[in-house]
Amino acid sequence: MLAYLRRYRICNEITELRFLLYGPVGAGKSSTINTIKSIFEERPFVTCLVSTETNTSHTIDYQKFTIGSEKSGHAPIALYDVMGLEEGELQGVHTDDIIKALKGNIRNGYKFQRTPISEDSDHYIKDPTLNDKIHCLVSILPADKITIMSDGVIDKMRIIRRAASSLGIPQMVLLTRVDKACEIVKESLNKIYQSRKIKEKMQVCSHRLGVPMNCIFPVQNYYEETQLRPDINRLMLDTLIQIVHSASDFVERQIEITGKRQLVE
Ligand SMILES: Nc1nc2c(ncn2[C@@H]2O[C@H](COP(=O)(O)OP(=O)(O)O)[C@@H](O)[C@H]2O)c(=O)[nH]1
Ligand SMILES: [Mg+2]
Repeated sequence: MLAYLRRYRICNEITELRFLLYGPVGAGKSSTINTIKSIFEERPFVTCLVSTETNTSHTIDYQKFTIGSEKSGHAPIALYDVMGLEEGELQGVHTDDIIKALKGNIRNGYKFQRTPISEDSDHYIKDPTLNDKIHCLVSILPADKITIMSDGVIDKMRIIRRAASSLGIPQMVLLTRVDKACEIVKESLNKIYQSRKIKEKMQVCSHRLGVPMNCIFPVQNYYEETQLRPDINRLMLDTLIQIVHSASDFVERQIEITGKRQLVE
């Protein structure tokens, strides 16, 4: 799966497939990026700030992470980490900002503010190309806390999902911290699809967010391991391949649509 992703060919119109990771504070967005980077580096990798269990967001920049390195081989994938969603109009990242990021209006490195980005900002892209857009929206939710997640945060996520749907952007949900949600899975991650507890969490997630079950992927991140684990890698790579495929489909659809439009003009 690693070799498949490293060699994955994307079309010439874009330089990379771009995924936006979003979700509540503490859901495991930064950990997911670290996990994917670790798998491609083939060693535990720590770059983004993984918070200890707190309730306020650490990430305030719109930050891009590329996958792999010169030495280990690049994959044509870029992950964007955004500030966590928090309940309340003025807390956490603005839903408007995430929607602008989806459309490709926000440049890498933008610092999220209390108010949405202004069109005068240096980080605002007025005429985004397909290469600036997000090609798959990845919602991150913690399996162990999904049932107690506040309605405020879920509502914000629904707004963002709806915007992505109307833009035609595919969406996936990663359910993290599965080891905290089920003892059996904690002991053996390979039993993840046999776990009734995890299935329940996926159903709650499907119901609360309004996404079909086949778009929800339970995963485990590296958080205390000093060695890589094949079971963690396999589950994450499997999920990543699904995301890559749906993002590629989106890109191809977009190219087809613009092609047809140019023909008409
Ligand atoms: N047990 C366990 N902890 C995790 C997992 N993923 C993330 N965490 C922990 O959850 C906390 C929040 O993670 P973080 O990546 O900072 O979340 P973010 O706010 O969404 O970026 C940290 O303490 C992580 O170590 C996981 O799969 N299993
Ligand atoms: Mg973070």
